Amino acid sequence: MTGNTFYITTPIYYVNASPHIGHAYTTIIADVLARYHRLHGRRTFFLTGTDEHGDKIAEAARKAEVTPQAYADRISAQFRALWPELAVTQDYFIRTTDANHVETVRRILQKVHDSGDIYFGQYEGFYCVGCERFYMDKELVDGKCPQHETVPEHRKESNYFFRMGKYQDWLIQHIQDHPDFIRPERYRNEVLAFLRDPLEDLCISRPKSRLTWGMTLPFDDNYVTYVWFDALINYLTGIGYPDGDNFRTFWPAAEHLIAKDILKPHGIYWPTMLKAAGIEPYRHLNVHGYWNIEKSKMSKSLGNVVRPLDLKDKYGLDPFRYFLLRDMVFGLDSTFSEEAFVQRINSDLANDLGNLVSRTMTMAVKYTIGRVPEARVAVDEDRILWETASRTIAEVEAGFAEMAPHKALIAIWEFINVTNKYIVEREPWVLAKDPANRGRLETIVYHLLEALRITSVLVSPFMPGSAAKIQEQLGIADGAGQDFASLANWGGLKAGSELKRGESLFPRVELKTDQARPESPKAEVPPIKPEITYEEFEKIDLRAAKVIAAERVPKSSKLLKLTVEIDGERQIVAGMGKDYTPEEIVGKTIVVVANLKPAKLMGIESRGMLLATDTEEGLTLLGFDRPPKTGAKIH
Ligand code: ME8
Repeated sequence: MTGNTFYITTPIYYVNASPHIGHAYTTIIADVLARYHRLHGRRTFFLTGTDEHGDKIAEAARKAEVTPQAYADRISAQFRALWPELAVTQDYFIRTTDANHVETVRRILQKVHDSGDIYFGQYEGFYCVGCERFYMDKELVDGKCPQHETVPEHRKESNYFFRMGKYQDWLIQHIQDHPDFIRPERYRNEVLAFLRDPLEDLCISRPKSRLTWGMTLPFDDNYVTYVWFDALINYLTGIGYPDGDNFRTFWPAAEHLIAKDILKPHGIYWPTMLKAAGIEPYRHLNVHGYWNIEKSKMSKSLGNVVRPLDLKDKYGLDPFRYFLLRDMVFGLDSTFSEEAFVQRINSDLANDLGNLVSRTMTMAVKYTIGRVPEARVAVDEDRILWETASRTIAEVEAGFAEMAPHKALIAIWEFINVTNKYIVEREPWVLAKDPANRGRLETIVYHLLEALRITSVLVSPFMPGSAAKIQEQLGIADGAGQDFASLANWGGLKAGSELKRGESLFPRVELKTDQARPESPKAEVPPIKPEITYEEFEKIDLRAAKVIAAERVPKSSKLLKLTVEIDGERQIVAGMGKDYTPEEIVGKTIVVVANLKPAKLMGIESRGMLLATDTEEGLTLLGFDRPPKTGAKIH
């Protein structure tokens, strides 16, 4: 943040795999930050998107037997569709295949080439396709890439290089002059440690003979650039570099958010690239740790990928957002455990916050005439609430300023606990027995309602849905008293507004272990069912069906309502919504069990069932090598 502007970016995610909890974590933090700064009335820009060029994507597309562009379209759409489901409010979703991005990258390449910082040379070394970069011998662990634990390929080729080494001293100086340029400190130290050795120049191209899925260099048609020179520049394209008003406004306030896996490209390549292009460095690089699953890395090949929508569907969106931000100390690794998640829901959300809201609202409605009362008889004992509130607000501000959102949450929960204790100590139910205490009783109720208002504002970046529900109960859903400015003084809640008791915010939950755990590593082939006769099989009428329309079922992330053509049109509700977007599924010819008894799913009739199977990336629909006639019998 600088002054009154804030610019936050997430990494742009590779489209070689579907989104998982790691992507959700980074993007939700970015969203929490964006919402927090908007609440302060600051001009805010939040950028996320997808990284679509390179070997990895080309390889994944080949495996899926589609073009790289079709593959990129498909996975990019999954990311784009996920964010609104997680209440993520980005201002712009960038794709590296977007025409304006291609133009920006080529412009910067040309500029750096013209100034003599890109040259043609030979390179020989070990290349990790997973990281899309060459490794120095000493960086390898037992000859393997430390990130992917795979043996890198030996590659030798002529390529273009960026004179990164030239900017080594400048970068060291910049990091020393700006102690929080890279934070937390452990990552700053890691970058400075890299920089103790001579910085090699950076290979930025690939010959087209080996790879075509990249962006052609503006100064040599036989080469493409991709990966870092392509991807990092998204942070400029997204705000309209070089001339947009957004670029001038937001670039000086740029905050990048990444995990430690891509520290080197962001901490070393990117600032030196910016320097060479004559652009000021970003303001901060904020680096978080890794979510691991039962102490091992989460990866498609280990089959232990945790999918965000599964957790949202089981436990609700706000608890999911809260848990991610509360359970990970920003900067350190964390082990995801569903047990810990459930425990947090029950203790922090159901017990602490949920109870505070329901007790307060019950008393408020019972002891007043259903409106916010006045605080006429405030006494010294009430000070604890104002004092804790103002200390909490300062701690929340500090937590955000130092990029430690978990600290902000810890501070808010202290306030919640102090408020709960205030209820126990003030015993409003005892005062209520004697009408002479009315003034004092109303004052206590007012204090509790005001504490709730403050809590609702403070938690709103983390749990926007729950904050809105609290504010609705307080009768302030129309705007006043919902921003940070309204927290400046105790007493922002206006007497007289109508109170509305709502439903319990966070019901207690139990661990739902069925499909709750991460998929078991390398699932075994399920046992084959008992034999059936041919006549029995014949009873199942399988047909080729064409999907002619598809839409999401409201309030369900999983269900799609399809119109398919078999012997006429019919409606089928299918649980494919996490694996396919409606756009992707329309036009496909698929296999349907056509004589399955109709059933209702979320109140919508479904006549038939699609056939699909599991893959590492989720469900895949059965299809055909050659297109059959619509309605054809499958035998
Ligand atoms: O690296 N824990 O894309 P990517 C926490 N395209 N965060 C995780 C995580 C985990 N286990 N796994 C992934 C790329 N992430 C490049 C970036 S930017 C110009 C180009 C998050 O799809 C985290 O933010 O591999 C990490 O940095 C990012 O996803 C890597 O995403």
